[in-house]
This record gives sequence, structure tokens and C-alpha cells, in this order.
Amino acid sequence: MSFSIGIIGLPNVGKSTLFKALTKQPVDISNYPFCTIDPNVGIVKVPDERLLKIAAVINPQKITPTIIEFVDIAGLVKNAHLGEGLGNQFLARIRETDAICQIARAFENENIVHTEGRTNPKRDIEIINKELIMKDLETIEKRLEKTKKETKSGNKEATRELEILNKIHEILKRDKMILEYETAEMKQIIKELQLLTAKPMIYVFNVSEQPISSEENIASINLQLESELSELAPEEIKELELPPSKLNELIKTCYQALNLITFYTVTGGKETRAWTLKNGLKAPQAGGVVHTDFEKNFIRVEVINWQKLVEAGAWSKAREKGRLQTEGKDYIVKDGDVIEFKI
Ligand SMILES: Nc1nc2c(ncn2[C@@H]2O[C@H](COP(=O)(O)OP(=O)(O)O)[C@@H](O)[C@H]2O)c(=O)[nH]1
Ligand SMILES: [Mg+2]
Repeated sequence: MSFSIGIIGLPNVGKSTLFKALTKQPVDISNYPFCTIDPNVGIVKVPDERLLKIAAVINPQKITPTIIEFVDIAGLVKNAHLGEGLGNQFLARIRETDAICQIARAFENENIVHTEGRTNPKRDIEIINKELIMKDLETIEKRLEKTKKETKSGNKEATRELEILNKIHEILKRDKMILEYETAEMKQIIKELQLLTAKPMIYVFNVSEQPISSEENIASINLQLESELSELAPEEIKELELPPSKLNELIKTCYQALNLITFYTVTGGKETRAWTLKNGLKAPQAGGVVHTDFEKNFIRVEVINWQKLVEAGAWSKAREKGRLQTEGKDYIVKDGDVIEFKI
């Protein structure tokens, strides 16, 4: 299974420029059979220094990073929720993603049309967020109607749901994104309805040169430059004295926004591989990410933090030194664990 980030924003803000820069590096897709094959979906390696350090002691034939998918979602304009632009089709695509990377145009260029007139990234973000809120309102109102009917027959569960739906409705009516206001009781229905404003959001200001914003939670990136950097070899970038790429940072930020952790397998020394897991899940579920049998026939795991493995110098040495922990089905996997599944 893999996680996906939808790239959204008004037209001509740099979505496709970012998408192309992110997907420039080829990825051997045969390693990721679950991935979506679609020109708007790009498979992107998650940069990971730890994986390389583990591989340096294991010396495998193959090193396989973990990935996330980026989706270039075009067609959002003002009033998309009313069907403008690609309208609802566009909003349905966002629904399928796990998080959103919203690009706002902060560069000036008279030759590139701005659908809202002048450069004003804050206003643009408000326009986009308003569209997401309007769509969520529509979703909630539809459900409210259905649930109200169910309460008439004295259905207790429906009464409870109605209460939660009303709370969500109120947040949206105040023009707020659900993510900031959601409570534990709302989680299930939000998931079921795949509300757009409940998804983690990463904002990127596409700047020309100097960042015009230094606000937290907003990355300022010159996407035009990134697109040029993605065409060059590291030596060329150095020679031309160009600034380093910020894309790896962005990929990591997206990964963190999804609340994901990375664990590793070294499978008898042949392949050193990184895997993605939702934070808080247990060893059998981690097994399921690697192979369905590892979950179905789970017995136990041997586990060691990646740094301790590197210090030990080899899997066998870690074992000799008694560094491998044996854990059962209730073990909660930690970021950086190297795991051997026993079935
Ligand atoms: N000057 C400048 N132009 C950019 C930048 N990013 C994108 N563009 C240009 O803006 C136009 C629209 O970009 P594109 O990525 O296709 O926008 P999209 O509609 O959001 O996918 C293209 O001509 C890009 O070359 C930037 O950072 N600076
Ligand atoms: Mg585009």
C-alpha cells in the first residue's frame, strides 16, 4: 500500500512544474506493484540517509527505498464546487489522496496569466480553501438529510451521528477547515465521508527569488529553479554555484504530515529495504506491508533500532551481542526499527 499527496492550486501556479521536477528521477516500478499507473500520478522515492547507512553494513545486492505518490490535480478554479472548470471531477480526485500539497503563486510574471489578476498568494489560498469547504458542506448536508430521516424511526445511533454531523456542519459554516477543529468523536465519520478539509495540508509558496513569506508551515520554493535543478547532475549544480534543491525537504515534510514512520528489512542480506507504516501500528500490521503471509502467519519479530545495527556492524554481530529484541504481536513498531519477521 502506498500513500498519496495531491498537488492542488489555481491554474498557472506551478503544479505541473513541481510534479515534473519531483518525478524526474526514474523509479523501478516493478518494486511497487500496488502503485497507480496514470500519467498524473508520480512515484517518488522518500529520501532516507538511514537506509544508506544500514546498507553500508549489510552490503546487499539491492537497496530499495520507500515511496510516496504525488498526483498532479488540475482544474480547480473559483466556484469549482458549482461545477466551474473541471469542478466536481477535480474534487473527487482530491478525495482519493491522503494529504494535500497546495501551491500558491508568489512569483510575478506578466507573460503567465493569473486567473485572479495580480499575485497574491494569501488570497489564492483562501479561494482554494473556500472551494474545499463548500464541497465538504455539500457532503455533510447530504448526509445530514439522510441521518435526520433515520432518527425519525428512533434509531439511537442516528441520533448520535446527527449530533456529530451538526458540529462538523457548524465548523464549516464558520468557513473553517475541519482539520484544525476535529475532535476524537468526529474521526470515524470524517474518514467515511473523506472530507477534503480534514486532510493534512502542506502549503508551498512558489517564489521567484527571495522568499516573501517566512511563516511557519509554509515552504517557499522557487519551482522554476527546481525544474532546472532536476535536469542537472549534482556536479553541474555545484559548478554553476546554484542553490541546493529543496525538494527532498518537501518530500520529507509531506511524509511527516501523513504521520508515517519508516521501518526496514534486510532479508538475509540480499535486499535492504525501507517500508512505510502509519504511526502507532503493531508488528503484524508491519508484516502485512511486506508480505500478506507475514501478517497471516505472524509468530514474532526480531527487532533492532537502525543505529544500533549500524554500531554492531552486522546482523549476526547484533545477535551475538544480544542486541536483537524479540517481540510479539502487540509490539508497536517504532520509526527506524529494523525487523525480521518470524512465521
Ligand atoms: N517565473 C516563474 N515561472 C514559473 C514558476 N513556476 C512555474 N512557472 C511557469 O508558469 C507556467 C505555469 O506553470 P505550470 O506548472 O504549468 O502551472 P499549473 O497550471 O499549476 O500546472 C509555466 O509556463 C511555468 O514555466 C516560477 O517559479 N517562476
Ligand atoms: Mg498543470
